Amino acid sequence: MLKEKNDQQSASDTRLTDSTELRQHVLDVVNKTPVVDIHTHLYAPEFGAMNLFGIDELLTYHYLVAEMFRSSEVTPEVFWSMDKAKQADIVWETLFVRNTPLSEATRGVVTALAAFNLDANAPNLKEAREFFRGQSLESHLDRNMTLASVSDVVMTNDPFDDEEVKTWEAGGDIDKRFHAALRMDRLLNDWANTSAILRAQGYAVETDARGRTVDEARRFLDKWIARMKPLYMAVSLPDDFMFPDGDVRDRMIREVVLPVSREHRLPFALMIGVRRKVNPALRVAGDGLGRADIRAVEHLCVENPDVRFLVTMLSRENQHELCVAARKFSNLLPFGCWWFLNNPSIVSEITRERLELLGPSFIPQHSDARVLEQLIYKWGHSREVSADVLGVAYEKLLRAGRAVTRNDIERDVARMFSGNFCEWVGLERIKGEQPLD
Ligand code: HDL
Ligand code: ZN
Repeated sequence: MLKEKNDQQSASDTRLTDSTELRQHVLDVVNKTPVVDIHTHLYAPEFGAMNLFGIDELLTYHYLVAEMFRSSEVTPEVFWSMDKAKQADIVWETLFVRNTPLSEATRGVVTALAAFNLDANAPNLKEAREFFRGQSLESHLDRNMTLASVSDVVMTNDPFDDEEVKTWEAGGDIDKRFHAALRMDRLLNDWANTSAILRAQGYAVETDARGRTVDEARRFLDKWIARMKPLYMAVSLPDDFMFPDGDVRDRMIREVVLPVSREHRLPFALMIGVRRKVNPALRVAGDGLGRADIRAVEHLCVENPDVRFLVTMLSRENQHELCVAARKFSNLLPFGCWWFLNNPSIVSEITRERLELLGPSFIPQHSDARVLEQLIYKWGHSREVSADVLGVAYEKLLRAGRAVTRNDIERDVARMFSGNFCEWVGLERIKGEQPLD
């Protein structure tokens, strides 16, 4: 056993000078290294019905709903009047039977079905529904996280969501693999309505954010930080977000969020570039994107060197600027290929330019999963790209005159898949965590 271990150790220390062997090690390490999924819309089992899994949830994912409308006579008003099973039937028939599932989101469903040996060529959902109906949430959750090689999931937690608040108010621990992220879209993007909700909850806040608003908004955040123990605070921001600005959001960021970030040592995650309700008829599928102004990120970082920022931007045109900004500010950690960018052709481009400009000092991906089985395809497809991009980078390094060992590859991949994030948010990792066997 010891000899085998020593042999393994020496093999891991061997400089990999053959391209084929190098690529094999990269693929093996990328596939086996567990990831911390830093942004999802999944929930710990304790949140009950908020946990979405199974074929009907997979097929009514808003990415697929938007695509379905392009290839079907069904109108949004008719579609939204149907129950979920009927909606799923229509999506399946339209995108998987009458057409070939060539888009990233449809291919994702195929990947997820194949992971459970379900027929992706089936004419209907009978087999899939029977399979998922037979799954218990706990064991199915374990199986999905193992298949996706995801060690930890960060949720999106909205203190204004009545259903979610019920679980938090009930108290008790949640599954240790799930971590909270305190989402502040309503606080920062919809103050007119949110201030009324806060007043009804007994917080002395004003619509013009004057008076005791700042103290009371901080009291509100303190309460939810104590309850949720979030790893970071997050907000999605429109493409026209500016900082500084003369609006209430600017004041709330300056006088509430940034001081709370310092006091609780909580990073602030900015997700910039969304244009909500571009087509309201599509509901959650109706959002679009716009190119944002990187100067807002630069101003936040330069004015607050003691605050750690996580930033992802929704426009492909902002990606290079974000990399350059990250080179200027070590309190800026770029993450993920968000939403409309989570397509292999763009993930490859973004990951290559990040490696070229930042080395391994970024977070390549998050899943944004809303349905449990999406972890399998979003991480499976991402890993294909990561392995390819890293393989090319290591080969170029070899040609330049520097061979790497398997240990080097394991260190680099672990840093990008979990280390950078865990260090940023202070998430204690199991020291020396080994890739999954
Ligand atoms: O604001 C967000 O967190 C976005 O990720 C939206 O939830 C979006 O609808 C989404 O699911 N993107 O993947
Ligand atoms: Zn999201």
